[in-house]
Amino acid sequence: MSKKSHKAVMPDRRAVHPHTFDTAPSDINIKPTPSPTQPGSEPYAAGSQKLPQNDNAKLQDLDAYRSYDDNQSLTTTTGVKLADNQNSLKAGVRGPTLMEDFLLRDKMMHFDRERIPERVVHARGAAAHGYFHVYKSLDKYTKAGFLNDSALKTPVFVRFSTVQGSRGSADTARDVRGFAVKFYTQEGNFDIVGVNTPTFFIQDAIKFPDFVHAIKPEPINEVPQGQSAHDSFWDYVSLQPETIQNVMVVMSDRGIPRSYSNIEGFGIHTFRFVNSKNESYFVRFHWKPVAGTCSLIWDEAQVLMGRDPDFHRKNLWESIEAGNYPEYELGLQIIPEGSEHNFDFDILDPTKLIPEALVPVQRIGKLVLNRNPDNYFAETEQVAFCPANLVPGIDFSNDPLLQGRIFSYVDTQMHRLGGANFNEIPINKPICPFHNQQRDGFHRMEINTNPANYEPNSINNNWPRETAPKAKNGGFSSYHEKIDADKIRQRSESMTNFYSMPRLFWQSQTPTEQQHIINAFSFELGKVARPYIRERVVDLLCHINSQLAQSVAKNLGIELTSEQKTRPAPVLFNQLDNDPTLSLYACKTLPLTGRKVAILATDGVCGESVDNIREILSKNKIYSLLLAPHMGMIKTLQGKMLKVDGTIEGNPSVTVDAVIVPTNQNMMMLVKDGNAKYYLQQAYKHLKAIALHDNAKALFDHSGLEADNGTLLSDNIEDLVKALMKVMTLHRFWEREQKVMAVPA
Ligand code: HDD
Repeated sequence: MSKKSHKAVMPDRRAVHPHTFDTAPSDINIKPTPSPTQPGSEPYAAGSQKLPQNDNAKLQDLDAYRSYDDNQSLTTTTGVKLADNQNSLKAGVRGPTLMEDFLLRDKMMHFDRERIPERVVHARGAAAHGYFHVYKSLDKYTKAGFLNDSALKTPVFVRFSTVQGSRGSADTARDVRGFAVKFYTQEGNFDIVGVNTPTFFIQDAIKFPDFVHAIKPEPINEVPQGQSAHDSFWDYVSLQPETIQNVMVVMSDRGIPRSYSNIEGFGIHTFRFVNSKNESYFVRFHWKPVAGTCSLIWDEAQVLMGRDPDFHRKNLWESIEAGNYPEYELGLQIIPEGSEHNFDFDILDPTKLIPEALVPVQRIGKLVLNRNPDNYFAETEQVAFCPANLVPGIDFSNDPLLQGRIFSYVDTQMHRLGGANFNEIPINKPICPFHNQQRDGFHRMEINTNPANYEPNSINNNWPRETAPKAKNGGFSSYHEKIDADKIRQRSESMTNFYSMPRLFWQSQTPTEQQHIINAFSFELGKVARPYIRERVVDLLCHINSQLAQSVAKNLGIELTSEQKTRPAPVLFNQLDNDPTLSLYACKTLPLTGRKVAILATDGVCGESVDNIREILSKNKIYSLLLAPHMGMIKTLQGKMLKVDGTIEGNPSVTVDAVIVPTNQNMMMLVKDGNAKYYLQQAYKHLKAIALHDNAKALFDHSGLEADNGTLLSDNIEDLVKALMKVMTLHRFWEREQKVMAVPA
């Protein structure tokens, strides 16, 4: 075998010499390096093998559990070294397997139990480690230690997810995105278990199982996967008007984010802060992405579900590997106790957001995700979030949805993670000391030495003991709230206006975003088989805005009654007719860090231009991918060999943000390449910037596309790349949208 060949080395089993086979190729250069690397340029590395400076107290805590296999013998789970991992023990070489084969059983029985139940919702997700720090002490509002000390870096683990689909579903389905943050504070774990929508679908936890049954795939055939475009979901929506606000949000571009780095997060419920004087403030939590907010185009999201179903989780992973850390600022809306009734909506209602125009969001700290996990199952799958994980200084409000969540999460982890000891799983363990009299149960790890497993006790001097509440490191005490009420099953009158909030949301969108909402309702309801369900949803829309309702009705072929057409608009939400913070695109240009640009080339490309493009893009922290019809190398016009990053077919335009075609001696080779033409057509259809250098215009002309201000032409490569970046800051070239209806890509 030649030295460079990577043909698998098959051990010669006729002579058994365990542990002497070296199955690694002699050329082991293609290995992850600890330093940041451009996406796709080398194999992925486990988090602990990348970037040594990303250490924190939780990661050190996890180190005790990490195992390393290099130079180790293969063993059974009880540590017996294996001499043969290829053949089970048989009665004769062609005979039956013997029951005695404990090595086979050890391996097989563990394998047979590898799966645990997936999360009943939010099953598909991806996570990362990082840290949070507060800009300045918030001791005026809360005594929570991690919010009082700006010098403190609190370790965090954050899991993003979709809601509807199963573990193997696609990332880019139209759906809510989970945004769950676990803070490993010195006073215990605190979780903000939020999502990327500012509101939720229902007001009371007792409805959650019904809502989830309705949005999950149809019970008779488990179709469709990962999407809400089906009868049972829309049936439920049409019968529960409280859902329509959040349905509006999911039908907006927020339902198809470009990446996890580009989503906002919302704790949704009103929580309480309590300071050391025992004064209380109501608070809502917000995460504001430093990379700005933006979304995919709907067609792009659908194409990605097939071409790159892992688009979001890969992007998260690659961004961290590349050192382009996703960052979010923590924002707070604070309402002093006593001012909570100053609004014409109820702050305990999770289907209402508090407009930033009424209560500004104060940005008080930053979350940085700077390390990938080492092992998906051990960390991302086994992490257990819970809105009831509070620390002293933070407390619940009486939001009826939150109240039910306090129960549900612990209950679900007991089932999913196999018992009461799930907080002992390394990723869930606090980094501060924890001592109590809880004992035993499945998979108990702790070896408690205290002879007293009850409290109070005298045989161990009453250890561990209670701690009185105090400003720092005190015991948790619930906020003293007077409740004098009837025991009753009834919704508060203050939560019954279902249409003013979606009206405000609708009015706050740009015309482009409004059109996307119309398109989304039309698409989803177009998949609903029962006409009466479609009609009932359109009737709900008539309560919100007549242009919205009429446009959707027209697309669905529904004739509105004159009553529906003239139905008065709901009252303004707290006298507001617009809040630009609800729009993803109003008055915003986006940072370009971490964006990806494809460079299409073949043999004969101008190598100097390629070098120029790459230099300017990388100075602006934009990644470039050199794509050609084949892998390997291409020869430039100047005779230099360039390494190809991937094929044009294998890295479709939906996976990048813009395309550039440098001048090429053999441009006709690209013109004759259907994948290259399709590349431009699809990028064009998805409103991406396209830059054509010199004779690259021929490729564009042969693609049957019409030039516009988002298709850039120049003989000067520097001007061209700068113009491209300028269009990219708009995220998409929106002016093209009407025109692309005619493009078949
Ligand atoms: Fe929930 C998971 C967010 C209402 C019950 N939820 C889950 C996750 C997120 C949310 C982000 C995934 C956490 C992870 O990554 O592991 N859920 C929300 C938000 C809600 C909400 C923002 C409303 C404001 N959830 C909600 C209600 C209930 C639940 C009303 C039940 C009463 N949620 C669950 C659950 C899950 C869950 C069944 C499934 C897996 C898990 O908890 O760990 O308990």
